Amino acid sequence: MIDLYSWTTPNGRKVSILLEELGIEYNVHPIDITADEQFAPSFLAIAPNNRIPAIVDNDANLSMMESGAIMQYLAEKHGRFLSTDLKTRWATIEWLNWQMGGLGPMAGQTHHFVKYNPGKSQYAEDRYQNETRRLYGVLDKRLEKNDFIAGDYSIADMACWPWISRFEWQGIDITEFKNVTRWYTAIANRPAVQKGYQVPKYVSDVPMP
Ligand SMILES: N[C@@H](CCC(=O)N[C@@H](CS)C(=O)NCC(=O)O)C(=O)O
Repeated sequence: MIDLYSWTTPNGRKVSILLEELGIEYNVHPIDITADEQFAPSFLAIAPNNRIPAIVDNDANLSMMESGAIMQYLAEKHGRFLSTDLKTRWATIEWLNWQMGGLGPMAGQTHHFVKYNPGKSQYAEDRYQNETRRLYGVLDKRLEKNDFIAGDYSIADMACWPWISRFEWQGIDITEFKNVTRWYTAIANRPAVQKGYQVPKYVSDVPMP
């Protein structure tokens, strides 16, 4: 059985969506990051960086932090959503890392400056919003000739999608990116995504373009 430590954020939802797609049973432990629960010593023991998400795999007696590693681990363990074909597998890992190193951090800073702290620094608002918009363009180009990011629906899509789901927070008109909009809507309509989005609790319906 997997224990998932999570909150209602894109990084947390990446893992709950994957767990729902895998259709496996898991226990959810809400870590309210607005109440500093991520700093509790008990959580620190499994997530030394004080960030959600984290998992404990009781069958394997291991704990893990970092959503990208968790997604790769679960996909590999269950033999789903990470192709065994060499090229597709590495394209999936490549785009998962693109999300981890680019889309996530840039969109996260856009939320910080554009949504939560407007007027504090025009430079930071422009810098992060423009970079996020550029990344939407990169994704749009990638999806021009493909339904999904790397081969079939995979952990690369599940990693990117929750970040795009905050297009309103980012002040980005998603409909300017036709391929992203098509891809986003198709994934949003998946029952496992609808369910995983509401873990550990309901905050809002899944945003639709
Ligand atoms: N690279 C980490 C980032 C995790 C992360 O930034 N989590 C945020 C929520 S999305 C968090 O726990 N924030 C708590 C804080 O800032 O103290 C991952 O992908 O797991």
